[in-house]
Amino acid sequence: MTLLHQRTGPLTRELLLEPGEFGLGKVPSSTKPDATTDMVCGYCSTGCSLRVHLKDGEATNLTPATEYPVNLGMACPKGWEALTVLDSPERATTPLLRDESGRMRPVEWDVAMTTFVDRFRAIQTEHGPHSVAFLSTGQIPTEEMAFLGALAKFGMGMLHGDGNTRQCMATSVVAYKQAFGFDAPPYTYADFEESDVIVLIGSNLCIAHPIMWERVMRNPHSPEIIVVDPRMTETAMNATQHLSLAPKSDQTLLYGIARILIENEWIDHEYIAAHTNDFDAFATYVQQFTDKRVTNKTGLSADQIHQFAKTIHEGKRVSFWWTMGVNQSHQGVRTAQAIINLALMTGNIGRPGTGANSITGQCNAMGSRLFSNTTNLLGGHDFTNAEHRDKIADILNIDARLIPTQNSLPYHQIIEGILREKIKGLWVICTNPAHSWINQSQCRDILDRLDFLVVQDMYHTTETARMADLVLPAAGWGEKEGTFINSERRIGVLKKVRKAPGQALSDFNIFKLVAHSWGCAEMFEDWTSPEAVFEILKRCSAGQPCDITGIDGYRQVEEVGGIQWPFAKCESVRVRGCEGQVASPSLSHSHTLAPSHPTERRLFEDGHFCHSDGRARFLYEDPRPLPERTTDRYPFVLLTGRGTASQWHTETRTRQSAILRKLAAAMPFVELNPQDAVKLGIRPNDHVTIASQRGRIRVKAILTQAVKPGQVFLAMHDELTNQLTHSAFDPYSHQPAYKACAVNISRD
Ligand SMILES: Nc1nc2c(c(=O)[nH]1)N[C@H]1C(S)=C(S)[C@@H](COP(=O)(O)OP(=O)(O)OC[C@H]3O[C@@H](n4cnc5c(=O)[nH]c(N)nc54)[C@H](O)[C@@H]3O)O[C@H]1N2
Ligand SMILES: Nc1nc2c(c(=O)[nH]1)N[C@H]1C(S)=C(S)[C@@H](COP(=O)(O)OP(=O)(O)OC[C@H]3O[C@@H](n4cnc5c(=O)[nH]c(N)nc54)[C@H](O)[C@@H]3O)O[C@H]1N2
Ligand code: SF4
Ligand SMILES: [Mo]
Repeated sequence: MTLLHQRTGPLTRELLLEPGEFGLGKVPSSTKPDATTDMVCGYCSTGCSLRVHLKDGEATNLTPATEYPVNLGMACPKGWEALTVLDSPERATTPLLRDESGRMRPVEWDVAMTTFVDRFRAIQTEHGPHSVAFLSTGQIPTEEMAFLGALAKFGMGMLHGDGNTRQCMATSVVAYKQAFGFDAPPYTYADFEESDVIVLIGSNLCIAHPIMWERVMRNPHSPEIIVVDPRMTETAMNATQHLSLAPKSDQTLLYGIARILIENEWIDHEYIAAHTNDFDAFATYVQQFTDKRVTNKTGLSADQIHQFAKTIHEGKRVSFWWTMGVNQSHQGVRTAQAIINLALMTGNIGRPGTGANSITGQCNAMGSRLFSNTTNLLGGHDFTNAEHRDKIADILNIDARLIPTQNSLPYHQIIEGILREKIKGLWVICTNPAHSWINQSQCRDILDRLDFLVVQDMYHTTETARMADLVLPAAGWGEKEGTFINSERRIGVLKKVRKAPGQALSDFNIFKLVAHSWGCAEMFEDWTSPEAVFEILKRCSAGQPCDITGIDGYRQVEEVGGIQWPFAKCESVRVRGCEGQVASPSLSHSHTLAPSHPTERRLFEDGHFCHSDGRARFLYEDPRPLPERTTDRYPFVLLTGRGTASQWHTETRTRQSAILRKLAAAMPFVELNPQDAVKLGIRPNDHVTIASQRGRIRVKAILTQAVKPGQVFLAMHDELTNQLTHSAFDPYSHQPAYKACAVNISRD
């Protein structure tokens, strides 16, 4: 192994990396050879636990863990195939550097690091420190996210860094912060089993969160299941009421429902008076959402709307759940808050089987929301707050002046910043924007303008890696350690059960290498291992609603089947197996443990929210017009989303498994209503062209009643889809509105 660049001192790989990084996986401490070890899945936010079977400390097979409170012995096809996708010729096994002729050439890590540092530093010298930015993810362990965020912002002087969670969760984050005072999804999965009315809005659990759907199926109360989705999804097919509303008319619908509940006195006056603000103004505001207005806008009948309201009223435990049909909208924040308003006004929050519950997407979306140092300072703190900066600087033992006093630009403004030549260098970690970002051709054109693009990924074949100047080969799930935080705020442990291929390193060790090469390793002296970082993050969380100071290391997280935040130290409550570790007195009001579910906890049980007055807020505003309306030329609304339970996002991982490939269609297809097909002369399986103002793509036509006339649906997994989508964003969360733009369709 050659020495790294002299500036970094005589550092060898052996000095920087864990022993065995290139050798066999380190045997998890709690396991024996030829034993099993449990770890959380690395795909979706459900956070199932998978039991990995080991031979000589290395994974040979896996089965779903049976005792874990999340999945109770179940897993979806992606989970079952999680190990298979690690072996692939597409894995990045050495750093790759683009040479003068434009070809990617394998290079040693020290060359990669020297180039990384020289190129980014040169850009910063010429264009200022903020001319280099990063885009990260909700799919690496919390400890790695925190390392990246701290390294980039405190060590390398960057101001701008955002994540793919902007594409996904930003709307919920802003909606919760404004309404509750903190980004706090209040539920626990037991709520799926304890509700008598389950309302799913823009959420296709059967495909996107199949094991959460299994939890719904275990509900013994024969619940009413109301699905609000323009499409007849697999979930809608299993609903007791399907409200197939016009795309993006949810806000109007929900205000109309609020009006009906108020008119009928179907609201909880006591709860509203004790725990909320601004209800009266809201009640006055929603009077204008008459049946006529709501039916016109949504295309639903008055009967459907009144039935929906009546079902909410009759339910004793009503839970409201939402996902991307709400978040990915030009008015996502206010729509999410319209859901929160219904839960607050009916007192359906803080009790078993209730809640205004945003379901997260990626395995560690919640970790990214709290600890990635992108949209907020480590531990849910605020970059613009001097006290917060001092607190974090003190914990990290750094000069507080190194912490930016401003927030980063959101993702789309980072992309615009490249176009405006303000941002010249970009480091992309564990995300694939050249496929997944909205209006893809424009995005690729913009990425192409960068002076230096670094992509850090498991595979060298991703659409973004193919555009990179430098590819850094990363270890993936199963090849490294850390923790993820799932949708119900449960922290779960990830372990190293396989060696990474070739010279690939864990993201953690890549960040360590970068810190040394950049010359800021001293700042991260205590960041020796993921578990050491977990201890630092615990301290950052102290006193916050996400306080986890009571967790006694990874071992305890494992022993008790994951631990939900908050979990601070206090005297009043005990968790089975965690004696002495309990919620802090200042927070215990909202975090009491339900005796029947010692491992399941929900927030706001005493109606105390995180705003300084302890009250939740009713927030509302006029619905906005669709950013791109249909016209004679583009008469269809294009909906996009998840296709099958076996496909994951841009398919870099899932396409590596022959089994998962078989479970999905071989060719991308569009779902089209048969009535429209007749009008257009399109027969089943015909090849068709779909065009928007941004692009044209060719796919196969599948005729199905699942989509209404005038609407078509494309799964997001094929790279073609985002060639059509329109760059429109929620004004508060800056989340892209992936789910509605205007297209036309014709037979080839
Ligand atoms: N198999 C699989 N599972 C996944 C993922 C995956 O890629 N594959 N990704 C994970 C991630 S990161 C996420 S964020 C989640 C996403 O999980 P979901 O949000 O459940 O999935 P989507 O299919 O994107 O969108 C849900 C539904 O929103 C509907 N919709 C579109 N427009 C509207 C509207 O205006 N109003 C309403 N009410 N509904 C609308 C769509 O028809 C779609 O059925 O899934 C996670 N789980
Ligand atoms: N049209 C349309 N577009 C959408 C959506 C939609 O509904 N419709 N949904 C949006 C949503 S919700 C999301 S979350 C995004 C997802 O969009 P992306 O984040 O771009 O999708 P992924 O395929 O998950 O990309 C993750 C990348 O990280 C790599 N990777 C996996 N594990 C590791 C690791 O441990 N380390 C490193 N360094 N790399 C790793 C994978 O190989 C992959 O290339 O897509 C968004 N795009
Ligand atoms: S439901 Fe999600 S967490 Fe569970 S096995 Fe499937 S992908 Fe993994
Ligand atoms: Mo997502």
